[in-house]
Amino acid sequence: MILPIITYPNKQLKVRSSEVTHFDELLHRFLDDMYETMISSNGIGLAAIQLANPIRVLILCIPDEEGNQNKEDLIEIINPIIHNPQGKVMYQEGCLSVPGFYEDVERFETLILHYKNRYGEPCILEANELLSIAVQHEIDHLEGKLFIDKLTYHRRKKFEKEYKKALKEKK
Ligand code: Y12
Ligand code: CO
Repeated sequence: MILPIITYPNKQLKVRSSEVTHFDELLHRFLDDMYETMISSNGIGLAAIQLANPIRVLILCIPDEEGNQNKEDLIEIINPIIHNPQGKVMYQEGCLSVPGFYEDVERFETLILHYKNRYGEPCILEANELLSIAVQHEIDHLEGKLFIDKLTYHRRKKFEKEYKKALKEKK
């Protein structure tokens, strides 16, 4: 089932998500809905809070060299913890909850991620390149943070003006 994605400035996006304790059928169904919703919106990453569910769950499906998103590359990440973040990179990010806006954001280049899969089994992932950037973007959602919160004062002001204008034109 495709679920509605909440968008900025919805205050729910500021909520800190809670740890998952039950790895049950309800969670599995929600993960399936997250995937369907993300793919139908052309996203490569999605956090549960973007569907108004404040649990520490995110999914990622990084496109291959041809730009195709394959279901085998789907990663379901629950209760993640970042270890050993290293290096710095800039990347132009976008977010399904901030439609139509893209900005350069600084992130760690590589990291090790400890997390649980849908069955509650512990997993470890070494992430670099776009995977590392997308992991950090999605984990920020679990803390109630958006990539626009990382912009400088002037860039943020510019964003607010442009975004408000775009919202008005949409009405
Ligand atoms: C860098 C950091 C994090 C990510 C993962 C999360 N972001 C997305 O998946 C964004 C997707 C996105 C898709 C959009 O829709 C289309 O392109 C058709 C989009 O378009 C509009 O808002 C109009 C914006 C964002 C990725 C990269
Ligand atoms: Co996002």
